[in-house]
Amino acid sequence: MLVTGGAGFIGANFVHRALAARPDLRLTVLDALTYAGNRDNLAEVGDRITFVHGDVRDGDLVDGLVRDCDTVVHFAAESHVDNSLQDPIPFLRTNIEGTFVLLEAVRRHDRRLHHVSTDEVFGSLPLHGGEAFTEETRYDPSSPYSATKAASDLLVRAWARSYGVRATLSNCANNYGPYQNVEKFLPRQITNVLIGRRPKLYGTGENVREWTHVDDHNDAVLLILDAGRVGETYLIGSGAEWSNRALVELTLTLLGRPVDDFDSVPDRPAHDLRYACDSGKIRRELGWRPRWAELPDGLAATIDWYRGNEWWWGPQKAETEARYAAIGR
Ligand code: NAD
Ligand code: TDX
Repeated sequence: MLVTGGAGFIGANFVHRALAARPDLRLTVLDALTYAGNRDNLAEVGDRITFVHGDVRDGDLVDGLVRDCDTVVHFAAESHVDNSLQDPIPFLRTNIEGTFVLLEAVRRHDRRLHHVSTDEVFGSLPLHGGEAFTEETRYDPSSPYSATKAASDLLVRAWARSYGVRATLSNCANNYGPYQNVEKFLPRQITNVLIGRRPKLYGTGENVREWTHVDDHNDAVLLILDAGRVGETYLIGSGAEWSNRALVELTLTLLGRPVDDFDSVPDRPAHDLRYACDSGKIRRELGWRPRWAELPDGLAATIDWYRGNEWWWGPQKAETEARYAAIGR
């Protein structure tokens, strides 16, 4: 198996999970080790994997790696909305061009591909009314990040239809868990409290996200690899919808701080109001169920992980907060 982006948050957790579930698996990670990739994320699996430091846009490198595997799982991406608003170019290059390069190699060597994507491609839902995205929802991305992920999904679908590439896609809701970069919402707030800063809430904080534990996401990807129908898309979401404000309050409570001990900061431009996935298809067809259905349990475990692993996140923290300070957030 070839895993692109396997030194990032979800990819590294996937590598851990896949090796635990499949003791005989031979696995190669291709990762460019951008600011978001970290070899330490794979320290535990050591010599059980082959690690290749390289770019998914490197056609010759990717051709050889794809030739030598049966299955490709594609996580590599630029993944942070706020960064995409500051500088979209790496997002176009990695998310669109990188996916194109990989698709061409998969087509040449007739390999099985799973493409990992996001519910952000569907744009924003109304705050109230209980509507949810489905596999049929029209794409309507709001940010440079989500537009480039949408483009990558469309390339995968077109390569499946035009060339018979054996691909599946998944669009997952917001993930949380160990090894998530401190630029993202939950790790940012947890580590802020741990170093004595106040959490930073964008705008009113009424925006809603559906929080899915990274292990539940990766279990869904493993199920799709085993039993998913080629050419199909699967939406993944735990059902745990929380407003950002309620989640900051819960984080503060779990860390023993007063619920109002946070700062409101200027809102993100084009800030999507609400995401929610109808994950009925993967539940019915593949029997997927989230194990971390209760967000407070998963959040408490995640807080414990950050509390115990300052060696991991400490070195990222000052630079990340400096980037936020530069944009007033
Ligand atoms: P991440 O930013 O933590 O990790 C991305 C990884 O890709 C890093 O290791 C980075 O070094 C690597 N990478 C970046 N550019 C590369 C390139 N050109 N060549 C090779 N490697 C490169 O991201 P994540 O949160 O783990 O997200 C992984 C995937 O899951 C992405 O495709 C993302 O769109 C998708 N996704 C994320 C979430 C979420 O909540 N984080 C939810 C749904 C889907
Ligand atoms: O400091 C913050 N304060 C705040 O209120 C940050 C960093 C974020 N927010 C808000 C913005 C969002 O409404 O919290 C919510 C979550 O923010 P992010 O962690 O940046 O996630 P989001 O923009 O929802 O995108 C995430 O989920 C879908 C991932 O980063 C994407 O990679 C994934 O595709």
